[in-house]
Amino acid sequence: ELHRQKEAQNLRVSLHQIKNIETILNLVDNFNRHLHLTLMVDRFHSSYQEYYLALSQALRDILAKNWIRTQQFYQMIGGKRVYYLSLEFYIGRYMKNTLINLDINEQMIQAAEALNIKLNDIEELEDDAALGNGGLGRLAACFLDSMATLGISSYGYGLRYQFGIFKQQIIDGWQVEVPDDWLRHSMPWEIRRNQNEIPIHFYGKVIWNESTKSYEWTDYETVIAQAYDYPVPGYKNNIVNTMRLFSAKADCDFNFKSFNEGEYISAVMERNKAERITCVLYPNDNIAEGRELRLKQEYFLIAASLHDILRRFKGEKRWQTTSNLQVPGKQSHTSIDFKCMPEMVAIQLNDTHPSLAIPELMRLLLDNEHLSWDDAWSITVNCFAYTNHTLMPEAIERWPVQMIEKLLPRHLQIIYEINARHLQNIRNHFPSDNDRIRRMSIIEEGSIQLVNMAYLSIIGSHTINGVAQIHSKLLREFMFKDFYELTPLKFQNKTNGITFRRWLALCNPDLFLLIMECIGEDFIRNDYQSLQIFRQYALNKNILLRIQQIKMKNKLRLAHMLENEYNIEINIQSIFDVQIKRIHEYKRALLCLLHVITLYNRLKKNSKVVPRTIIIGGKAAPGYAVAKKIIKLINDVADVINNDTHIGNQLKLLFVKNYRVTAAEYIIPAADLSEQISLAGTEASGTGNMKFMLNGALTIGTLDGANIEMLEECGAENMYTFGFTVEQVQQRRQQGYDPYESLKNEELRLAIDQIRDGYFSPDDRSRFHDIIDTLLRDGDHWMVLGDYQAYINKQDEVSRDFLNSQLWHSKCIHNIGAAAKFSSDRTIEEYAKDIWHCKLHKNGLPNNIKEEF
Ligand code: GL9
Repeated sequence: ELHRQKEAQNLRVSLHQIKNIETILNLVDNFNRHLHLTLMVDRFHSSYQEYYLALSQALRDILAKNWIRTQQFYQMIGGKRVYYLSLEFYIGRYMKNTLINLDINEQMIQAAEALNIKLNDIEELEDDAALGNGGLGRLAACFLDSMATLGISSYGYGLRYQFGIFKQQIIDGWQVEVPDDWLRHSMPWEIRRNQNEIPIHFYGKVIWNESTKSYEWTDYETVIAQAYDYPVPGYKNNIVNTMRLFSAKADCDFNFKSFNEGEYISAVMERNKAERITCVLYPNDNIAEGRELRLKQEYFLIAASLHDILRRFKGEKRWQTTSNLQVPGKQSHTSIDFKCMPEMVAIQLNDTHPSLAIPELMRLLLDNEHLSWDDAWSITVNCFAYTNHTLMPEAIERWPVQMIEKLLPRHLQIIYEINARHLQNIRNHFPSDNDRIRRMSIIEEGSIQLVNMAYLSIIGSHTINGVAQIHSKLLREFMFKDFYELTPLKFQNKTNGITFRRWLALCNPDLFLLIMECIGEDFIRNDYQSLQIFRQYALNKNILLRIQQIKMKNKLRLAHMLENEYNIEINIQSIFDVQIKRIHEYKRALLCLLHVITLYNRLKKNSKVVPRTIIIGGKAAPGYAVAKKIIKLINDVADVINNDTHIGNQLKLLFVKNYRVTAAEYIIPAADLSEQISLAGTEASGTGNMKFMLNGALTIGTLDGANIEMLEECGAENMYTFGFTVEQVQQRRQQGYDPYESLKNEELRLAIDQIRDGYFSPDDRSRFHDIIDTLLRDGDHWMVLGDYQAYINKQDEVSRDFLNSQLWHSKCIHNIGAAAKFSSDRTIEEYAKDIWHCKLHKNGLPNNIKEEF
């Protein structure tokens, strides 16, 4: 009773002057109700974990009505629907994002105060939904946010992995992978759709059915796809879209019919095998995984998705007769015209991972709907579009013909037929150019036959796009040159973007408020372009000062977190110099490290150095030995530097463990300098680069990926670019690039010698010989040494500029304003206009659908 009185009192005090009192009272009420009725615990003896669940449920209640209304709205307008198929959705946390997009963060803070609980502590309990590896998966998540905010009738389709990307522990400087058991507590943001159980087939054989005159897939094994829906709220627009993730379930019917009583126990145990399909996300970044289980995952996703898409297409309003509309649930349809499918359905393939959807749709149209090949093919091509995300040859998926034949016999037949017709088409265009025909075949001949999934995707789509201008150009000129020459109009560019909601409003509220104060709030929702106006404040003394204060506050917060976690002292006046991304040789964390060692050696020689704190973070694929060794090297170097009393707080190096979406939300707003230093021509776009820019960090970067467009937007005086261009890289490769030449530089030679001779690894002096071998003996494929001098020179310029705080922060303001282009709202508007040809509903959902539409 006392508690309650105190609460009521708190409530009265804190509700003073609050405009949205109802929402607050509602939140308080619903929180208590869920604690009581859903979780069945005593308010005063419950844990923060239970608070988290009750609060999430309370927020879900708020979403429910608009979630349903949004789906009704899409059904009613009967427009084109967009399906984003992806093996990865790297969402991160849900709770704060929901609060921001529903615009009830303020009320929630008040409600939490009234309830006497620490909202922040609750938020910190939430695991990331980490169903992605890096950029490609996070892009999919940003796109969902933008599609909901722009009011596109759209769906994300993916897999509900029981284990997301592994958690990274660092033990003795080495990466150790720990399973990410993100579903171990109940998952409040998902809702299981029991009516949506879809049978998915594998293995078996194909027979010709004389009576239906079609091929039939028989003797298959069946696994059930169970749908789980996750809400995707748009920003302040009442829209709630759906991300639907499928989970594999054993087909009990089948098992139990075919097993006799004696085998009951083992039949039940067999369930495990089927359910393994969605057990775990493959942790590879930019490397294709060749295992059968991965192929099963890919087919499982697209078969379930297409089943759903076709079911929804068949249920569209336009097929229902008037009499039928009056009898809900009645199935009599006017005949469905599949030729209309491309008017109603756009399917975006996020890389080739879901590209089996192309032969699968062909199979459904041919074998189930009995369409002719030409009709089925025209429908298929006009529904699909394919985004390529990489220039790494090792990332291109090539499945052994034999593996597909065994797992998906009918699909292999269809792929052969697609290829035969495709090769005939090339022959018609380029008679007797046999080499071209061989190069362009979907089936690659070699010691084993392989199906090139990129070629299949290009042929089976009406549009293919790269993710930054330079990347799209390189696709046209090199990787897919032959295909570009055959169908130039299919090729487009869609430069990546990031959602300003999560990557500014959520992670950097102070900066968000300041920008809003200056230019209003349009840029965050329906006018990303207006962020440009912020550049006008680059010389405004007051704004400069406040930008500086906000950065300092963010740096302090991060410093506290790091000091607690790593037992290290951080100089918050130092340059916070950050490289966070997956560890991959082409991204060149080693180059960053060579700079750190150079600064260290200068300090040892008593040269003056502008203080720096270098923060590096990222996961290595568990099977990527060199990447794991790079992590160990960073940690070994950090040990030496950070424990050198001679160095003090002039230089610190920190490897942050378990880098992920949530870590990015803390680190990026605190960064002064963003490291985007991949070898030119290797990073398709990058999206981290954009997040730093938006949060007022300056970029040191190569002319690679989206860096080039960032430079275009903010001007050379506001960005630190260096290094070989794509052309220079090509030139050097042709002329014979020699890494040893770079060793003429004394500082570089010293750093290389130290790594090689065990200066940083006295316990095992030859530990890093293999890394040195990649840089020297094996030819330094990523030209780390070749770019060293230019990089160091630029870093010296950075240090000089940082000392001039006015100059530095006015550059920051330019960068923030120039980030306008990199809103994923811009990217999605371009996809909608140039690829999907679908409608936007930028004003969101009206309060009363029926009246207003
Ligand atoms: C990537 C590219 O490497 C990035 O440059 C690009 O920004 C993103 C999004 O388009 O796609 N391609 C790719 O395979 N990954 C990317 O990040 N890696 C993963 O995330 C698995």
